[in-house]
Amino acid sequence: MSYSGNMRLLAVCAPVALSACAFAQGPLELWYRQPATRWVEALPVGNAHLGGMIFGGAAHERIQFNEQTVWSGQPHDYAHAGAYRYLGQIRQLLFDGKQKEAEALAMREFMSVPLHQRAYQAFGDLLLDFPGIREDGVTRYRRGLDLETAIATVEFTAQGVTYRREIFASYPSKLLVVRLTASKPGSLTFTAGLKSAHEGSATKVLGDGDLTMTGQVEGGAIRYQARLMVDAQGGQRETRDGKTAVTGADSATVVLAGATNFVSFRDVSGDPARHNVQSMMWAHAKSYDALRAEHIDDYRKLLGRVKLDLGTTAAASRPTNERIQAFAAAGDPQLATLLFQYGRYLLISSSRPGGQPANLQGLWNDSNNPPWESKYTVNINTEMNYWPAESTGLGECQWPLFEAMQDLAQSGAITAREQYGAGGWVLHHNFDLWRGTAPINASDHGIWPTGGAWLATHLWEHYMFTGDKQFLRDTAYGLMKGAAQFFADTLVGDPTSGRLITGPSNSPEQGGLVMGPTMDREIVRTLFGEAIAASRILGVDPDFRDKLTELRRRIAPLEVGRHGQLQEWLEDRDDPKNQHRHVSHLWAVYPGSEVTPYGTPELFKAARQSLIFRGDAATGWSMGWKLNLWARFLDGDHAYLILRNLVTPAVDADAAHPAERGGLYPNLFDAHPPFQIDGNFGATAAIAEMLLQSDDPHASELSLTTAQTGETAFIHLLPALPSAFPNGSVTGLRARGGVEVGVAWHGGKLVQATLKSGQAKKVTVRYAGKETAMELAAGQVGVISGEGR
Ligand code: FUC
Repeated sequence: MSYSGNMRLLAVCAPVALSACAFAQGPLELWYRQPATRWVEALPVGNAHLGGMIFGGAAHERIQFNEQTVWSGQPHDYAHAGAYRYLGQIRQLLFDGKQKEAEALAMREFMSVPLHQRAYQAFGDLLLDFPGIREDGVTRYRRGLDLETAIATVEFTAQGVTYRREIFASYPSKLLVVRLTASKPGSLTFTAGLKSAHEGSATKVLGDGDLTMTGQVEGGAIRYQARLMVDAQGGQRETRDGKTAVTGADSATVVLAGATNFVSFRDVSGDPARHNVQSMMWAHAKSYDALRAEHIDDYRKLLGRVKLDLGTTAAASRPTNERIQAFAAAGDPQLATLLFQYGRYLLISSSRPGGQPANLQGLWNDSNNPPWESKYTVNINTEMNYWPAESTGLGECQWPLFEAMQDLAQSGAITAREQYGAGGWVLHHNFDLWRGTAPINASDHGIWPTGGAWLATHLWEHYMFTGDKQFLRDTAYGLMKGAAQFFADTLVGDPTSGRLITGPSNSPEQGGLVMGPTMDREIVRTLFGEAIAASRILGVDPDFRDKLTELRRRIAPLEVGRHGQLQEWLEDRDDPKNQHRHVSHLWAVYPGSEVTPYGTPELFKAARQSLIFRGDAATGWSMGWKLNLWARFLDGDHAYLILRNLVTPAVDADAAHPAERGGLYPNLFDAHPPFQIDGNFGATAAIAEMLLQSDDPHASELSLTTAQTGETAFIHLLPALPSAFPNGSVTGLRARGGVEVGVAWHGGKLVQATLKSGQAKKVTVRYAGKETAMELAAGQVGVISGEGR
């Protein structure tokens, strides 16, 4: 047992619950006094397959819905055949300082075919019309989304009857379910129908209360079917003119299924009708209560892993839109808690095993021409979607990303071969449902070869958080190795320094086409380090490991520039006035960890200076990144300042409000603007990062740290606690090394922490500048107490 002034290792004992703290995370609910009039006021539900946006109109309910594989386009390989012939020339032009010529040549000979990727699409609307209800006669209206159950509700009184709707999307059944009840028997009268977001859809009545909507995305290969079934208790039901009419029922259940012919990025031979039959059989076999219970049970297993209490406020009883308005001036720690859990809710609802990864809008989208095609942008956005996954106990939500990487490794191998003459696989700054990996849009920012390498670091992180060697061997290592192989084949010597660099590339998405941007070197050095560690753990590929070790040592190092900044490029040409939203060169601070406070203090200081130059104002996701960075700079109050900027009412871009300003829409969706979900996930990850960090703060650029073997754990308690959250507690946060952590604090000081390890571990705990070490056997709990009361 060891002791330091402000932290004491109390005991290592058999499992205990963190009983010291009474949780007051408060009602985890978003709620409103009126129906949504805009899409960003509607409330999202999702089962990582179907998504619904609930508007909640009393007389006219609209549930706009999506299915994850309704995309434009068809199976297609985007690689530019033979482009490798121009690679040397493009590099030489860049080495000769002829950037514009290099960009022009690359634009002609090196880009994706076609130049742009395809778009995620809307699917349709589920419309419920209540002819007997007059909006102007409605009282006691309330619309909410309960994050404890993932059930949305709409409740109101009209003509003396209280009506209630419950809506959820369940992962076990793949269905979206609406339950309608009324306080007076026989008073439910409505019609239910489907409206397609695509031309040429056909609606067909299959039977009483059962209809389908079938069609094909215009000009593309995706065929879809939505199926709607209405079951009413009491009253009458008939289906005609493409709608089901229910008259005088006591209650009713409306069930929506949806599917497409998508099987894989190369195969669209599926039968959507067959999928829907299976879903409907599931619904037939169960009562509403059973469907509901099964949904809650499934959802709670994930959400319930982390409980957070950042303190309570009276403001918590107000409608969510009013709380957003008031946050900056008054503070409302419970809204920060709600935002934290909302990010987890959105991840559970949009990304579960068997589905597609969460795209730029998760899976919620009402447009066939959405911003940036609502695809997968990997020079920050897709990765940010998964930042909270491991630390907040939702590791399995990364599976769709890992599965997408299996596809990307195939299409990316073609791009690597055709465009670089290289082995392994490469992904540039975007992919779509068809797993395009070639550089898109324009050569000045589309040619950025490090997307796959960044994604591959997520595999290693999953291993770090779980210690799952089988995963490392069977799923992760091959993908990591292929990503590393590409760079082993394509790194080139910088003629000035002789050091190894990537290129052609760019520092996303500014400065144009260059050789060797800092971010690339950080990512490749990290990927190589992780592939080396993985091969050692698995006892495979000693020659490849030696090769990577040698190459890694020769990669150009990070440099401090003349403004005291971390250089964003090889040359010292950063502009301290540049407030571009991308903070790419700070990757090594977060999400990477080769720039650390004690391992590389000079680089750490320079990186911090770079972030100060970039400023605090930003688009949604950029604020999400800055939040995490300020937490890694161990400055909770600066992180909180960014959080305060993020929790302001979103304003859509127009002449008066240029696009570089985020905020939150009334439904807590984060604004780029417009809506882009990464900012939500960035905020959730950052709140966890304020309370617990588990990267090794002694790591440096070239260290393959002890933490990287997975045998030890580094736990930094309350590393960036904002003074706005003086009292609180959290349980269930996850640390690298597979340790589950609970922390309670009071007056800004640690009261108690519990650490539970799944496997035997050496654990170093840091708090308020002091470190203590302990050994935990599998299943044991370490209890640490501090000075807080
Ligand atoms: C990158 C960003 C934009 C936006 C888009 C989806 O291009 O620079 O801000 O987030 O992705």
